[in-house]
Amino acid sequence: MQFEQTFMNFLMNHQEKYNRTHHFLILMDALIGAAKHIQYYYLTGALRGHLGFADCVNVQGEDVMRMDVIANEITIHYLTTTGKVIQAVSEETTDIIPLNEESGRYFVYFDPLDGSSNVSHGLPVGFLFGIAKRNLDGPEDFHLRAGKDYIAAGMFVIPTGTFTIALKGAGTWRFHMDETMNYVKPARMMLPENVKSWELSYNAANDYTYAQSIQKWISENGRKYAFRYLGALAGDFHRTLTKGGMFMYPAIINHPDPKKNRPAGKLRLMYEASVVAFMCEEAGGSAVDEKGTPILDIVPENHHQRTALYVGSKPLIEDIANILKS
Ligand code: FDP
Repeated sequence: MQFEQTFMNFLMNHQEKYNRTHHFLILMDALIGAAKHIQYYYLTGALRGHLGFADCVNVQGEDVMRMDVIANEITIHYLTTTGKVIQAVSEETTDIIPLNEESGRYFVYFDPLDGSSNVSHGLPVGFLFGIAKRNLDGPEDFHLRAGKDYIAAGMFVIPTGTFTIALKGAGTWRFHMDETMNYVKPARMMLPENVKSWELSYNAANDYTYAQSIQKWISENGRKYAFRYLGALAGDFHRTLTKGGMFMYPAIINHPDPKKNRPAGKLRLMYEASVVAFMCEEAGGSAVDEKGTPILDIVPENHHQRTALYVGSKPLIEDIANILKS
């Protein structure tokens, strides 16, 4: 018989190797539990009527889906039971969620079900999370952490059954769900240097709304690479990490209907952009915003802040950053 190493075994070895505490294991066990629970609801969602709208809108005025509500409730439950989380930020909750502010150790920033246009089809969605730590050297000021201060960030692609996590200074790793619903078989992810496999991923229907410089870059470079777009960040970035290239969601600034412009970008900094940027940097890549600023350097001013995002293979991101800065 052949047995693969489980994520939990991998993580225990990692914690021992770096002389770390058990607290992080408890937190990760909760996140894994939440992801499996969400996966179950999603897989059976079409049969049970969970893939429709919840008849309400969120703080950003977007329609909320039943699965958003379910996934949020599941995740908050699991995080609460650990006792290890000081505060959480969720895409689906307007305010910062206070959990164990006295003796919690981690901040968790998450989007429990990202990629809403795929939900009614049961197609891949993501559960993205970033984790930062309490100030252990003095009083905690509860400030919102920049991506460079995360200690780990990861994503589950649901219901595909893949889990990718980056641990600070220790690389980006991918796991697959086995027949017992355990995530197993760690594989270190490094963005391929060979441009032959590189892909571009962005909403091509929006390209006429991007900055002129980005439109020019696309017309000069777009045809060098294969094009893929699923419409769910975790799924699209899953490919970018494997094949190399770039995922982008640029600022929308040239829409013929000015009300539809999104100069600040669409994606959320704390639980989308910083999460994939963190995984990408640990895999040898990089990420910038519309000013060419590294995503991981941006200190959030509010917890639902948006940003434009360019993430992927270093040479492409450097090229884009130079254009955006000039
Ligand atoms: P969605 O709005 O469908 O929930 O979080 C935002 C996000 O999904 C990302 O997952 C995805 O990459 C992007 O937006 C898709 O946006 P478009 O539908 O505008 O392409």
